[in-house]
Amino acid sequence: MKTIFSPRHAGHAGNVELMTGKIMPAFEMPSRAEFIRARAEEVGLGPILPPDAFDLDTARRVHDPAYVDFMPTVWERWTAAGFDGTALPYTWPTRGLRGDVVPDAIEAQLGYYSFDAGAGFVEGTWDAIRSSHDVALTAASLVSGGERAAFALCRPPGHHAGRAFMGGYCYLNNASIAAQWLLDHGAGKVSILDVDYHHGNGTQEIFYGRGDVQVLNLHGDPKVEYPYFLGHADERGEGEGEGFNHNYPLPWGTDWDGWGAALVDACLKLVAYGPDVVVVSLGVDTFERDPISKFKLVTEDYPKIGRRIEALGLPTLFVMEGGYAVEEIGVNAVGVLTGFEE
Ligand code: SP5
Ligand code: ZN
Repeated sequence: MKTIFSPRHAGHAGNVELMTGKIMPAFEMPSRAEFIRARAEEVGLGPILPPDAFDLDTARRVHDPAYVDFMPTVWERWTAAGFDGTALPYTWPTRGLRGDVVPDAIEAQLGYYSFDAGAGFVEGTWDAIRSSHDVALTAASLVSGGERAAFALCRPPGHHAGRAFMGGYCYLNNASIAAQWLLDHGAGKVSILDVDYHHGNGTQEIFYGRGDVQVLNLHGDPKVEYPYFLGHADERGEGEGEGFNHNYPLPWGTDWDGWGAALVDACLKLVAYGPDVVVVSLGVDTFERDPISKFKLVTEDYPKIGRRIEALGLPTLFVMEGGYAVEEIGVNAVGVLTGFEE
């Protein structure tokens, strides 16, 4: 299958994040994408192509347009305000505060448009976000043009970004924008299968009230795992979307036995829904040696994921999300894709 990749991801570098009491270098770093690209080349997955340029109209259909327009302004306003280092929020409009008044100050707007301090901006961040968006839509256009599958090697990732918030290394929700684009270009229904270790809270929020996108999520139980505040099994969708959201919260230590069984169940739900296209939010932070995660998948398990998805027999768009065991990320992510192609 074709891989879409942009070197412009690399401008999003040297970032830091706030995690349990420490500002530390972000686990989400440029070498991740480079290891995946190198592995795709090494195994001969297929051509590696640059993205085309897309406008942000589709992004404005799944995100709040004001949020989309905010992001390109962040770095310039942060530096103009006299701040240096990574642009990060530190105040959020939680319960009991005004969430309906947008503040003027850049550091306050960062909090208004985020749910954590895990999605900082450096100088090249917006350009990388934009390129990641273009990567997703270029790969989506290959699939809607008749390719059986395509791989959007997105960086930064997207599944934690909601209608009007960033967080967890995510800014624009690449998989959701791609799903919307597929709907706008001939698909009647799309399923998003999110296999990243963390719950795709942004994707869930975006489509929660819609019946044209089914969202299936396998992830660490939010009672003990990031993003903590969404991803429970009783979240089933609402209104038109009632019954089209499915969460599989799994305990720490889950290995292929438990994870693969959840995948089989999710695939049954997917087949019952009958989508025209599948979008896979492909995170490989389920790996046993991932530095921030607690599942126990091994390298040999990743091709099994690809084989199971291939058996659905549907056009499939893979969109890269998380995975922080940098040395192994290429073998594991590309392992899913070669499993699909076997
Ligand atoms: C796209 C994606 O995978 N985003 C993940 C963001 C996770 N951010 C916070 C993770 C907190 C991990 N806590 C354990 C720290 C071990 N040192
Ligand atoms: Zn993740």
